[in-house]
Amino acid sequence: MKYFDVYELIERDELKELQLNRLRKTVQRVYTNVKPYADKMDEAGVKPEDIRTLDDLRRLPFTVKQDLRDNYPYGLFACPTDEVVRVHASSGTTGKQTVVGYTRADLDIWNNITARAMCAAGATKGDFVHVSYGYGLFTGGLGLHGGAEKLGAATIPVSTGNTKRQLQIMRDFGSSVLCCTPSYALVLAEAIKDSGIDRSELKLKCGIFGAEPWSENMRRQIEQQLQIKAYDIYGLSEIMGPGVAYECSEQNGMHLNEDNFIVEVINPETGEPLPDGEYGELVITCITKQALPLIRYRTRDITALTHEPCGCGRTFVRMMRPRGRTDDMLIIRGVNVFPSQVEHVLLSMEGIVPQYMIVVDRIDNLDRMTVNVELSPDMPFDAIRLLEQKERSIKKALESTLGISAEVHLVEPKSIQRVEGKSVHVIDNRVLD
Ligand code: DLL
Repeated sequence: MKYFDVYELIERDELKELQLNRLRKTVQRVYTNVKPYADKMDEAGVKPEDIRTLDDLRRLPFTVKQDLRDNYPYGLFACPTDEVVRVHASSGTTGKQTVVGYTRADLDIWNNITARAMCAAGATKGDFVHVSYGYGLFTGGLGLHGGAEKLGAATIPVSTGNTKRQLQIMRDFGSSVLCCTPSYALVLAEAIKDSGIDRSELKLKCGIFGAEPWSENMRRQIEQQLQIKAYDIYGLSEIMGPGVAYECSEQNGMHLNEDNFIVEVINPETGEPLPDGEYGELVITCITKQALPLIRYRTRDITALTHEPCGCGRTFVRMMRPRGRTDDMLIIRGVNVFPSQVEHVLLSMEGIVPQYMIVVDRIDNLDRMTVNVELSPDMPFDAIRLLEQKERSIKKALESTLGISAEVHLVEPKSIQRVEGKSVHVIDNRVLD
């Protein structure tokens, strides 16, 4: 089976008609049901009936992460809460989560698009899909899980952690498709080598990797070390989760599921649309979502689009690997971390000053985050037990807010370099190539 459904081959003209139809319905829906959207549209002087062509999309105001925070938790939902059957969340900028919801129909669509991704990677009924993305509020685990089940594959919901156990399951259960972050794929590859398991004992044939930036070089390493084909998958919780875009056998850009989303790439400074091939910020409009249909959502991801026909036959536009972000969000072991969250935690602790530096390294393919923070001048720097205690309590507070562990080092007052102008709080030593 090469395609999951016929929509993947839709003629562009037919697609545009479908998109316009769905866009108009969605805009009407949010205007009627979501007050913050109605207010924004009134302010911009645009009514749902003004959307007559796809180009009219540009008349609609953008949505940003702050809008989700301002309307925390359910203020942007476009359906009654009793129609919501699932809630997920991802980290916000200052501790508040970004909450997203799905109706039954939304979950069906989500399963469909992740099933497309699996199918494009060569997975079929009969495969054993090993899902090592985290299960829980993060969309990775349950997102890929739904797609694998929809495809009719046997889904193994392993979730993250315990690498030794992952290998045992992989070998004993006959995992043939691996879903995890690309960095964890390399950790698994290393562990397989160290464990003495012979590659012939494993049935792995392909992997679907995403949730963090990676490179062609990393793809080559994964493919070589695990002896599988490695495919990219893109997504974000605000829009759906994994599966917003997916790679096909050509491995040359990810097809955006345009029957469900309208995509634009804009100049992040001016908001003006950019032509194919030019890098800018990806903006996505949901046209089939019921619970949380975001309009012109600024993803902060930097990418470029291409409408060049793809060798696989799919007609959906492709996006290039995201090249970075327009904000300061870090992705550490697949978890989104904003420096402002770290600052928020530090400000709530006593005995330190909010002078800090976050250092991110990748050691043995695993991200490591260290937070260096200055002790306040009135704290004795030589009271070792006290310092250790303090470090432990900061570590605990960070872990509970961020959802990942960090090393904490207390450093002497005034030892963190002060900069003039925009302060620098992050040193990211990870090299992608
Ligand atoms: O990471 C959803 C996901 C799960 C995608 C599993 C793929 C696989 P969030 O936690 O909301 O959702 O983080 C979204 O992660 O805006 C990008 O910056 C980054 N990201 C996701 N996929 C890729 C990728 C999930 N393939 C944020 N390449 C996005 C580069 C990616 N960055």
